[in-house]
Amino acid sequence: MTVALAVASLESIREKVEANVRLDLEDGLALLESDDLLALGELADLARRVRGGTDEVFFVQNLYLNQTNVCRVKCKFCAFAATQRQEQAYTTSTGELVEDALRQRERTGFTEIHMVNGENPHVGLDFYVETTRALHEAMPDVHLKLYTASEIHHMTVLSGLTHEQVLRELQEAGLGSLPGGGAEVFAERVRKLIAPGKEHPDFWFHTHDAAHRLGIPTHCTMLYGHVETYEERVDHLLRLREQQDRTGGFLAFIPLAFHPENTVFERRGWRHTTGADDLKMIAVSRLLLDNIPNVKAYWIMMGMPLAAVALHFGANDVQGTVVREQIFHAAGAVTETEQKIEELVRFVREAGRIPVQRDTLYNELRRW
Ligand code: V47
Repeated sequence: MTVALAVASLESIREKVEANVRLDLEDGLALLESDDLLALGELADLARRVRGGTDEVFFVQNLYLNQTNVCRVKCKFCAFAATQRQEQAYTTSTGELVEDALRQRERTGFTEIHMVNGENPHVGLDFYVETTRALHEAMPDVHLKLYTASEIHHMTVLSGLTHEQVLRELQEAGLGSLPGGGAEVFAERVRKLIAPGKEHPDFWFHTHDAAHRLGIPTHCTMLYGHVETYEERVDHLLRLREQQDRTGGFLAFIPLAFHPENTVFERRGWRHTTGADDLKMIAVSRLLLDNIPNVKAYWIMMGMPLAAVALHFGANDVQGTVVREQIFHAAGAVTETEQKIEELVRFVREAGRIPVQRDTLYNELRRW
């Protein structure tokens, strides 16, 4: 009986997808509850194509930086953050950070810097603005994708300025876009369990809303695979879709699979998400987020072999070459921290797709 119902609803979802009709909460739940993985992949790929997607798969050459791991919030899912007193705590000076980035630039020629940090209570807004300006002046042609909405909110607390004012100062200093972190799961029940010290999710939306209105594009994420229900996953995606209807500034969605190592969840017996759940999340994200053009299969999290399969489940981007990732590796990721372009290209081609190197704003730089 359950199987018959699930099949019936996948059939009705297919009809909606073919007619390019928006899916709703019930559709999202039926998709997540289905174990017909291949049908989900096929539906998501169909949705991608119906909405104008092609065989192109994008990647960006980027450098990951984390200037400080000192953090006032003790999120239970995080293995990266430290308090100032802990041995592993660090805060890199702006000068050192820029020198390091310039050294890496000689080696890899990246076009984007992606930087997220802890919410360090021992610095001021000037620390962030000066860093942005120094990076921009040293590498004016590199796109700066810096600071999650949580960090922007933290800067408003440090400075007493509004979110708009903080974003404007950073934009004037050279900020190009915001990464999507800090979203976690918007449902308050989940937030209380995994990140009780974090700001209310309304601030995440307020920050992205303000950024979009200032012409700063952003990314969006969801951290899945811990205590959230399917309903809370769908609710999260639908809230993102509503925001995109309002302001249209999300470039891409990145589902982030929870890595439990070195977190309290590891001690409670939590395990890594399975490949089946990862593929399901990619497919459901593509199907529900009909107004966000790009869905990333983040290889640093899922590994390149599964990311290549995800290209048949609705993903059209594998993120980047990513030199030196720390947040997922602190929590047990065993992937390399850097993927050579030739390897990315090989995986994408073997998946039957066309690798296209892009800049942050999805302009084509090179077709491989
Ligand atoms: O908000 C932290 C996640 C985010 C863990 O915009 C974890 O392209 C899994 O913003 N297991 C920060 N996830 C990183 C971030 C990001 C990452 C990749 C791409 C983009 C993008 C942005 O990392 C946090 C949280 O959701 N995170 N710890 C963990 N143990």
